[in-house]
Amino acid sequence: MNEQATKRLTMAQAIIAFLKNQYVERDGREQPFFAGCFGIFGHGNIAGIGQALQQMPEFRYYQARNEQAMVHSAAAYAKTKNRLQTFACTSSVGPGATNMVTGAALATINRLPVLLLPGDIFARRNVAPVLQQLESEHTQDISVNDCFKPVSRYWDRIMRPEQLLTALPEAMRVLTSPAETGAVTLALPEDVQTEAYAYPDAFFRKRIWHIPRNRPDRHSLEQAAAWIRASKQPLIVAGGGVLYAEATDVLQDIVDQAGIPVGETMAGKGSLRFDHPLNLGAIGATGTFAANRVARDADLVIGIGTRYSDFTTSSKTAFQNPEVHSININVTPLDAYKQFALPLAGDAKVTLEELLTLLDGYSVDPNYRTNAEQLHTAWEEEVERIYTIRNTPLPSQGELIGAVNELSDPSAIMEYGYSCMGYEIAGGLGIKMAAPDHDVYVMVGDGSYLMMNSEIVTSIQEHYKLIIVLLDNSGFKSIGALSRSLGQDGFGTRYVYPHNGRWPTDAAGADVQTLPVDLAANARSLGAHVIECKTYADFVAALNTVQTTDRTSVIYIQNDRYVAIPNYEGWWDVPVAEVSEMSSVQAARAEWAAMRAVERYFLEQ
Ligand SMILES: Cc1ncc(C[n+]2csc(CCOP(=O)(O)OP(=O)(O)O)c2C)c(N)n1
Ligand SMILES: [Mg+2]
Repeated sequence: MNEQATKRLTMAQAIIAFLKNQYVERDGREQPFFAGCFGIFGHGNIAGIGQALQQMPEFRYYQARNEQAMVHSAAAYAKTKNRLQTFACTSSVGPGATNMVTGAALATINRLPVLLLPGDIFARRNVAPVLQQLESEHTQDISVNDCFKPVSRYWDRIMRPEQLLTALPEAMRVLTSPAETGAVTLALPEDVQTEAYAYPDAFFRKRIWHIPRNRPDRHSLEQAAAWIRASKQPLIVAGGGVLYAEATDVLQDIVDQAGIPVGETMAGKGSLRFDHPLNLGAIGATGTFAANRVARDADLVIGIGTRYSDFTTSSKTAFQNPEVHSININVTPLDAYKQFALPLAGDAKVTLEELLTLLDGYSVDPNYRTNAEQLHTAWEEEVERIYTIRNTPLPSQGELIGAVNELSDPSAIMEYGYSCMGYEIAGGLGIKMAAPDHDVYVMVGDGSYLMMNSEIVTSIQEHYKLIIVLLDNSGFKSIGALSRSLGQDGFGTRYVYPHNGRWPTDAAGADVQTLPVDLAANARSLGAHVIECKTYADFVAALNTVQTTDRTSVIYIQNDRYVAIPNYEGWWDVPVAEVSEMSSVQAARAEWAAMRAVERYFLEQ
């Protein structure tokens, strides 16, 4: 008979008691893995996880306004902490749970750890259907929480309290694995949450999960060094993995020593200082001409911590050298093998350290280096040109972004929300919670603001000051431009009244009836300090004023819908209708077909 000491806890209490004792350690630095639990209570979690959080206040509970938002906050927090710390998120059953699906997808796609604890339908079933229960004629073993399966890296439904003893260690293995991390979902039937079980005391002992820095295969590493030495025009594509692995210093060492220029992905922004002479800026569809020109002719692409999304590769048109081949440094084999690359499956920091030694004495041709540096300078001049546009009557988005860039503290944090509308404010909150000593600037469009502005309230409740720059252009400037490029004239992208049952496109110009929406008043009603601006000068003044405001502040300004920047030789495959009665669409289709023909496979090795 096993005489283990035990403690009777509800399943929900056991979860919280377990989570608060999970730590991670990397490079000798140890910290708790969970910063607490976001949650919104309903019948699916109030008496279970809600009661447990109440009983264990040392595991801090944070109230959110919207379940999607709290998962965004958790993911942004985890990103800022280089994935070494995150939040649990608890929701009720049904709509509270499915509200988290978008957040789960965002976290998993971006390889960011979040632990989701949605309430689930009764395991004992006698009272079914519980309010909001999805029913099926072919099984009773289904609920809306099954929607989390494809967007979770680990998914489980806890039908008996003792299942935690094997489920929670699995959840932690996945959450703390640099290669596997993403959303982890434990669906918790509302009755089982409240049921007690005699859990072994040992289950609740402090556990430290070592975050490994795996090294790639030695042979492959030597081959990679030989490829780099043999290359004439190598290019580094730096992704989020550089940041998560804290490999920025060694990346700079390699760049300085070998003279290889760098293009950055969205998640990799900041891998190398923006003013480093070999930083060519963003690469791909949303990239700079500097990075895109070097990419076009590169004979060797060295991807580091990138998943090669279509933005990065200009939909597989970015690399046009017929001989081009790739080396991928990535902790995740799925990514390491992309583009038929030589895979260096390992942690970016230790891999680059080993590569640095193997490349001792190697440097690119001085002309190649000089050319890249000149492109860097030319790009800086182009940025300056955009920043100094003074468009009237409404300022351009570019000059406003420039003002924020120039007037914010160099250590301030701005975050790109993976192009998920609704992410910005919730994500900004997570970042501020992770880096409370830094200014956090949230730049958000009117469309995205209208989708989810709710966490302004949470930021005020928890005294986390955000600086929100709200750029109002009465609709979707970005998708409006995309629409025009597809020959569709901005259809459905303006916030105006329909006219005689039809949607005014851009052809209607100013001859439209705008909506009676006052976003500044909306922000004020949520408790924010709001500064309304009309001109660029007002905007600059507001950016100074917000330095001293005492709470979340919103700088509201209208901006021009049409002033745009060029595409800088990047491309994005958005397929155009093959047949259409609109001649503008036919013309766009012809243009698209020409670019589509340039898309390529990578088969060189
Ligand atoms: C949740 C979600 N829905 C739809 C989209 C597609 N989309 C991308 S940008 C955009 C418009 C954003 O408008 P706004 O926030 O006002 O910014 P603007 O483009 O006007 O600068 C849309 C609809 C998306 N990225 N995310
Ligand atoms: Mg807009």
